[in-house]
Amino acid sequence: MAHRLTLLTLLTLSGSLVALSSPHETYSASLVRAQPNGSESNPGVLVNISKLPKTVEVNITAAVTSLSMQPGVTTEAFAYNGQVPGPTLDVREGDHVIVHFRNDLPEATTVHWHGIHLPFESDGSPFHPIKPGETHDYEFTVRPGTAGTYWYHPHPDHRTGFAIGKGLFGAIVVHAADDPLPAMQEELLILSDNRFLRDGTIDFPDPASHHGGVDEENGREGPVLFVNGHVMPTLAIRSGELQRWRVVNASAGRIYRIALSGYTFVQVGSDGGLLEAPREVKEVLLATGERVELLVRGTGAPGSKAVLQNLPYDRYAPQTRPKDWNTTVDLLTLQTTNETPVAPVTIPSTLRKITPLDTTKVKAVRTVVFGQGMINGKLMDMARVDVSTTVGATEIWEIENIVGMDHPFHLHGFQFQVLDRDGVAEPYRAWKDMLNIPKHSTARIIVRYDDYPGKWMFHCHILDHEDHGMMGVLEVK
Ligand SMILES: [Cu+2]
Repeated sequence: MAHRLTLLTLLTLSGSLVALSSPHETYSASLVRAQPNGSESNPGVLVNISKLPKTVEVNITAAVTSLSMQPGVTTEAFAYNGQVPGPTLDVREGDHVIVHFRNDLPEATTVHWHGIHLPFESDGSPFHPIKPGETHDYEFTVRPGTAGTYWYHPHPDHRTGFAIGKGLFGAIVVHAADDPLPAMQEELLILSDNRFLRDGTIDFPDPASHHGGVDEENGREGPVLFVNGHVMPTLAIRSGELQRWRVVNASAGRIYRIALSGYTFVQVGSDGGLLEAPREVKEVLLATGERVELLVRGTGAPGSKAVLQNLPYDRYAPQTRPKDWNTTVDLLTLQTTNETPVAPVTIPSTLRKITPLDTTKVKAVRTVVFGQGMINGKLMDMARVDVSTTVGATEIWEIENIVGMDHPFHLHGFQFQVLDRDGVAEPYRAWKDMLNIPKHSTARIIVRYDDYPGKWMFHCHILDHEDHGMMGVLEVK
């Protein structure tokens, strides 16, 4: 334990050194692909090989890759198409998407299209593993009205946290047929964290060790915080300019509380796309797997800098709360260019209509109790159906967290709306597939299973919790 703590301290220091000296250029140069309206830290997009209209056909291979993730050492990672994060799946509402996937990993995997409404067979859940050396075609049509920010990652039984920690995650951007926001510079910010041994190896301790036990309890975190695979990248903004930031939390256990010093964000979107109206916010809490769309106004003077930070957030049980939980960590520099300011862009006061799901049509009210590593007192069993329902049914789920640490809830296949949290009505409407359930609290959501029968997962998105059994099966017939 003492040895590990020393190592952790060293790694924390080396993370700070990276931030100060930014020796990442050689690595970023080999990975970055130019993208229109994208900064140079952007992971680039998957190439569409289809010539057909409204069709996006791409190739994704998952394989072991050597990358420089820490200065001076190489790391054996798992990567989609050789890069961490993987290239972005960039599509439009109504597109037919075909993904030719190849598993060149030494273990079984899947590709889960987190938040996307699609047929059960294409969900990439633990029910459809792809063995080493095998290929699989995922196919789905992007539902109109679902423009937003999503992500893809492995979801194999018991191994999701490991596979994502090794580097398998990428963003999905769904563009609207008719976007109410004016055209502007868009930035993708994929947040991840990791922990390394001195030789660059990604640190997955023996599960039987003390540190392995802490990871299992907390959800594995690391002291090195990445944005798009880079430590402390810089984004440029012109004074007066308006930018659209799509932020994805791809961390296995870390919940981010992000703020940009001296700035106020305008939140315009959440997991399932745009809100009904913009909201001014000083900071955003982003649970594992959750996404947010923010407008950032270039209110800084030409030549000035601001820092996007991760502020302290106590999601932990007191017994295993990390000692450094209350420190603020810098994520990214926002550099205001020296160009002459541009006139501010007007932000529309309404974005779209979100029809509330009808509470008078509710067929069933489900109770989901998040306990210590279990849901409703049970561990995940692939052979068991925990909730059985029918296509077209509307239901309310009451999700109660009875323990002293947060558990972020995720439902596959269907977006839901939050009704209330601890009896307090949700102040605005949004489509969600992630909802953090803070310690000792209860939230109620409403969901309608519009189509696509199948067996869908619901689980805690602290991946160590999910992998150890905090997951259930919803069968829609
Ligand atoms: Cu959990």
